[in-house]
Amino acid sequence: MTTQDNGYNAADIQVLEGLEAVRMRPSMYIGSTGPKGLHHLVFEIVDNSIDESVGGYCDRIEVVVNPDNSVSVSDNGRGIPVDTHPLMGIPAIEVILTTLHSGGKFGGSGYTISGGLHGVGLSVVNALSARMEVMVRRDGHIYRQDYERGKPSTELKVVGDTNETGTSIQFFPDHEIFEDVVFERDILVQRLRELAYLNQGLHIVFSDNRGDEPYQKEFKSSGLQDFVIYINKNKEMVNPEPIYFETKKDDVVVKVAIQYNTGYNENIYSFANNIRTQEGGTHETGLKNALTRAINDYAKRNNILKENDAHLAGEDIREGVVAIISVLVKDPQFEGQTKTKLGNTYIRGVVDAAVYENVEDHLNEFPGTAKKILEKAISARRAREAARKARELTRRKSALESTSLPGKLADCSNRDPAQSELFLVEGDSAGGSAKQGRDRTYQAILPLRGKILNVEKARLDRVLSSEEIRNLITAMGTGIGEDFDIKKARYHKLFIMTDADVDGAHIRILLLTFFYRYMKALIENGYVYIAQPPLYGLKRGKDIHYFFNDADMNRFLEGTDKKWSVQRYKGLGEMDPEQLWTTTMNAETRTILQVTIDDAIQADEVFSNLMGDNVEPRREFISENARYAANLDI
Ligand code: 0RA
Repeated sequence: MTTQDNGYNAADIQVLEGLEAVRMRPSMYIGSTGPKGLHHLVFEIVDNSIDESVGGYCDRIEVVVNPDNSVSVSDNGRGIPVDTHPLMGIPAIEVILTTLHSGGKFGGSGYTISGGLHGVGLSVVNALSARMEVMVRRDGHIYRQDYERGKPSTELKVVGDTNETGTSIQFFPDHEIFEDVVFERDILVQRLRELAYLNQGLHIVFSDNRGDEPYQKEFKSSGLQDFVIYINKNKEMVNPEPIYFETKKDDVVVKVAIQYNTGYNENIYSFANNIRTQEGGTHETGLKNALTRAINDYAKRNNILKENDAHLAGEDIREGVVAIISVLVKDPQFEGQTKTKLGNTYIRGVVDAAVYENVEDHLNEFPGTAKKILEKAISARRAREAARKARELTRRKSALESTSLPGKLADCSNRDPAQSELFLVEGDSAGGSAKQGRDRTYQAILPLRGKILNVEKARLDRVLSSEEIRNLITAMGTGIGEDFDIKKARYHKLFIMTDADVDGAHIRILLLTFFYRYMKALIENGYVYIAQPPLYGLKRGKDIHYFFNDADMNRFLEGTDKKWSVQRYKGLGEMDPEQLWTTTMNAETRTILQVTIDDAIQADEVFSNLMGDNVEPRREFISENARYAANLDI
C-alpha cells in the first residue's frame, strides 16, 4: 500500500457500519438522547479540535451557540483532509463524516481517545444532526460540504480562497432524535473552561448569541496551576504557590498541580487525554501513593514525625487538598461502570515516580509550606481517630440493640424490604403530615431536624456524631463504611423529601454526600430517590392542579380563562397530609427521581464548595446549584 503524503493512511480507517445504526440506537454511541447526549455532540467536535491543538497544529477554538440553537465550532488546525480517499474514491472528508470508524483519528496527535463514549467520531454527530455544514480551509482554498441526517446533500465544493487553515462545523441537532434540542450554556462553559485549563496556551472563545444580550467568554490558561487556584478561589490557602510540574516519559505526558486549602475535603480531579476520569484509575492511584510517601518521608527525614511514630495515612495527607492530574496516553484504556476509569497499569509507575520526585523537591525548597501541610495532616489524623470512636459507637449500638429502632421512626408494617420505603422528611411538622398521609403498610417516615445543617463547616466525620444521622443509619439497618451490608437494608427505596428552598437543597446535598461517602452501594444499587413535591397548587372550587415548575404552571394558565387561586408551597409543611400523599408519596401518582452515582459525585463536589470560609459565595453557590437535584437525568 502506498503511503500518502497527506499524513493519513487508508488502513487506519476501519469501516464498521453505516450511520443508520447510529440513528437506530443513538444511546449506544452517545450515552443518552437527553441533555447529556445532546451536549456530547458539541464536545465530540471540540475534542477533534483539541486533538489538533495537542498535536501542535491549532491554538484557537471558537464555539458559538447560534440564535437558531445550532452550534458552530471553528478552529485553526490543519483542516479535515479533502483529497480523494485512495480506497473509497470519495473525498476523505466525506469518509470521515459518513462512516463509523474506530476512535483513533489518523494523523492527529496520537493522544486520542478510544473506548467509552468519547471519541465516537464526527460521523456520529453528523448522523444525529438534522443538518450539518462543514467548511475546511486548506491548501489555499475554502471548501464546503453540507449534510442532512448523515448524508451529503451537496458535493464538496471550493467556495473561496484563503491562506489560512482550519475547520468550521455548524450542526443542527436532530429533534427526531433528541428529547430537547436546546443547549445549556453552563454545561458548555464549564467544559470549555476545563479544556482551557488542561491545554495551556490554547485560546477558547465561547459565545451564546441566543437572547437579547450577547454573551461571550474567553478562556486561556497558563496551565493546571490556574485550575487549582480557580477551584480554591473562595478558600483560604495553605500553600498559595501550587506545587506544579509537567513531565514526559516514554510518550506519557504527566501534568500535576496540588494546592492545599484550610478546609477538610479532598478534591482530586483526574483526566486522561482530556477526559475527566470520574472513577479514577492508575494515574490517580499513582498520584495518591506518591503524595503519601513523599510527605511521610519528608516528615521522618526532618524529624517532624519521630522514628517510631506511625505513618500518616493517605486520607490524613489528603485533607484539604485540591489536586489535578492530567495525563496523555497513546493507548488509553477506559474501564469501570461509566468507562471513566483509566486502566493502563504502567501509568501508575510513571506517575508515582514523577509525583514523588517533584513533591520532594517542592517540600525541600519550601520548608514553611511543608510544615503547614504536615501540621494539617497530623490534626486530620487526630480527628480521624475521634471519628472512628464515634463510628464504633454506632456499630456497638446496632450490635447490642439491633432490635431497637429510633423512637422518631414511624415504621411500616410490611417486613419485606423489597416492598418497603423510607421517607427522610425535613422538619417535624412535615414529618407529621407525612405520617398522617402515608400508606403505613409499606411507607416508613423518619423526620430529620434542620440541625444537621450545622455541619456545613465541619468535617463530614462529624456528621456521624449527629443523632439524626445515627437514627438514619439504624433505621436503614445496613451499617456504614466497611461495615456496610446492602443485604441488611430494611428498605429498598429511600426517599429524600426536603423543602423546595435553599435549606432544603442544602440538606439534600448533605445527605447525598453522606450516602456517597459512607453508603455508596445504596446509590449504586438504585435505592436512593428524591421525592418531588410540587411548587404550586392552583385551586378553583374543588378543582386543584399541581405544578412542579413555573413554566408548566404559566403554560397552563395561558390556556385558561377562569380565575385560579395560586398557592406557592414554600415548604412541605404547608401541604396537608392528603395533599402530600397525592402529590408526592402515592406510588401511583407521584414523580420521583432516582439518584445516580454521577449525581452523588456532583453533590459531593457541591458539598466541598460549601465548605468555603466566606458565607456569601456559599449562599450564592447553593442557590445556583439548588436546581441540579431537580434536574437529574434518569
Ligand atoms: C482527520 C485527519 C486530520 C485532521 C482531522 C481529521 C481534523 C478533524 C477536525 C474536526 C474539527 N477540527 C478538525 N481538524 C482536523 C489530519 C490532517 C492532516 O494530516 O493534515
